[in-house]
Amino acid sequence: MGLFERLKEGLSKTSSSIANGLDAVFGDYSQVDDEFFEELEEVLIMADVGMKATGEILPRMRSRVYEEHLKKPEDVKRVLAETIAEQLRPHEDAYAFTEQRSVVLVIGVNGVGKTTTIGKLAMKYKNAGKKVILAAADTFRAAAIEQLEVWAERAGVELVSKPEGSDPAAVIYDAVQAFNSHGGDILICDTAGRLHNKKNLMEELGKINRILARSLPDVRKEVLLVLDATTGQNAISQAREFAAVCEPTGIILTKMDGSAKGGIVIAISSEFDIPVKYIGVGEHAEDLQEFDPDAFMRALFQ
Ligand SMILES: Nc1nc2c(ncn2[C@@H]2O[C@H](COP(=O)(O)OP(=O)(O)O)[C@@H](O)[C@H]2O)c(=O)[nH]1
Ligand SMILES: [Mg+2]
Repeated sequence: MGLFERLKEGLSKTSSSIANGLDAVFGDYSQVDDEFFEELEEVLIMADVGMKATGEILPRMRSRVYEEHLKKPEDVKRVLAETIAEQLRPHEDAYAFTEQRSVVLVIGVNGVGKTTTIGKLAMKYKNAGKKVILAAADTFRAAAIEQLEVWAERAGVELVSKPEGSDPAAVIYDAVQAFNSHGGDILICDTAGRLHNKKNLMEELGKINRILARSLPDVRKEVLLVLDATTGQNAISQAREFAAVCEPTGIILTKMDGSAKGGIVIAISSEFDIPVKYIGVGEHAEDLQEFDPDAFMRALFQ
């Protein structure tokens, strides 16, 4: 299966509920009136798109439908897909960090796919000719360090690590040194998703964030928050907590090949004004792609 097929497959549950909902709305439909838009609103909210995003999308769509005098269901559906895609489109400079000297801090709770995604990113940037260095700052579990080691080897990039239980900040200091003295282009830092308690974790991340800002003042910072697309509404509360300490500049949604809750993509980018930049569609190195809102909407409205 290609990447798009895997995305489509992962979204099939969401898309069938959206598609069924839309079919029902369009089935009864005689004209595009208030009632029509109310039913559409319900379909979107049921599909996890959320109140806020729905409240932004519908008025925009509505004015286009009126301005362009659209009457046919398929035209209205197309405008809906286009309106959502516009809302999801990352800024032009969303990937500028990959073209500059940059440090990428990867955060998120345990099991969402941080380490795997870092491995995929390392491979991607390395193949683009960048000198990539990885920092194993999840020192909470030995397995996390070993896992990153495997990815570093696979990608053929340098890894900076310390034994389990070391101070994550010390790993970051060492990694910054290696980055400067070895002429790195992109430094990617893995972090713990769980410590003894949540307050601890958030303090640690805040500290790492400050160290990076202080020790690499002229290097572009990218903070990527990793969320598991199959967790639905839970991802929103995670995003809220992490956003409070680290100001993410982008979101990576993993497991879009699973039973992804597709609507959540729309809800999150509207709720936090943080663009989704990459999506994961599998466990292998090549299963990561830049987020393409048009392809996403094609998969969602299939
Ligand atoms: N199906 C699928 N599995 C993924 C994806 N990304 C990560 N995983 C799996 O999710 C599990 C947790 O990943 P890991 O990188 O260890 O998460 P971390 O705790 O955030 O570092 C592993 O079994 C990964 O192989 C993805 O895009 N799709
Ligand atoms: Mg990990």
